Amino acid sequence: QSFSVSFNSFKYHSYSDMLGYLDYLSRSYPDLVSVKEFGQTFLDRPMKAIYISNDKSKVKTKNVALVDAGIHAREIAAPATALFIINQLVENYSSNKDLVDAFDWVIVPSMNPDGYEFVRSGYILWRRTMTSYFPCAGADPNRNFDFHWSKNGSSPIPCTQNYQGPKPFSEKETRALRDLMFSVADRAKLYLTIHSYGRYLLTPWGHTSDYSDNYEDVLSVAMAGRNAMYEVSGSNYTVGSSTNVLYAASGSSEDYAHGVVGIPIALTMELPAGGTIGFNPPERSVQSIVSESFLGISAMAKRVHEI
Ligand code: ING
Ligand code: ZN
Repeated sequence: QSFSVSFNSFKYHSYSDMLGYLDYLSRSYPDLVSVKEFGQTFLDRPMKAIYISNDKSKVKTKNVALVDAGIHAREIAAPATALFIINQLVENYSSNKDLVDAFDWVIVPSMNPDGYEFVRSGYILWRRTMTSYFPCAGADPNRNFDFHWSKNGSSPIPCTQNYQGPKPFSEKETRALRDLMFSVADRAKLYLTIHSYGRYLLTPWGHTSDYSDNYEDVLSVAMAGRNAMYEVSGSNYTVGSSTNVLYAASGSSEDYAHGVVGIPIALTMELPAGGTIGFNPPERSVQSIVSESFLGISAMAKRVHEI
């Protein structure tokens, strides 16, 4: 697989094409990009993160922005958005240098490639991992993190969409993300996890209706993103804590990132709906979704940099 200077960011890609793009970027921009395998999935697919940094110094001091997407298989606009962020930071570097000056970026375009490929094969409603549990495969990775695990809004019953798994971190994918979070914990200032759908910017907590210690800060970041998107496209995102504006959910990556890893600003972004089931915007909508989302994410990163 070869990629030319501009990857087509406005379509859906297979997981192997995504990895091909990451490798293409690391070969073409060795001073800016490196790619690391940080785990494997249940079906032994490599899990990869791209590191984007213009910091040449030996001792790294910049804040880290950690972004992931596609922890839920059917939310296919999320990996497309992460790939567009990567595309813009690397291949449109001159326009986005301020974002790379502000942060070292660590981006995981697909957190659940086993499920993503299952969705691409036609099971368009698949949400969970593909771990071989009986009688139904998979657990909800966003209920599987070890922070107030199995409390609110998660299910102990296999076969339910929000099955929490047999124990915290039962899933290889969530363990890999946990380890990736801890590997940048000392410098990470922003954790953003991209989902769909509903146009929400969600702050901690998911496990309780209480607000997090730094709610004002994280709210100001979400509002900066919301306002940026509203100004360019009139897109109306709802902002607030996960439990209060959407629903309760224990064991999410957002709660874990803030509550256990200690990343100050942790946010869940729910992209716009599209397509027949909300999760599958047609390919012709991808450009507008990823472009708008990148503006919101840029605005949020800039706001985090000010805090
Ligand atoms: N939404 C998230 C979910 O895992 C969420 C919403 C995230 C709730 C974090 C609480 C905490 O259900 C989707 N679309 O998956
Ligand atoms: Zn989701």
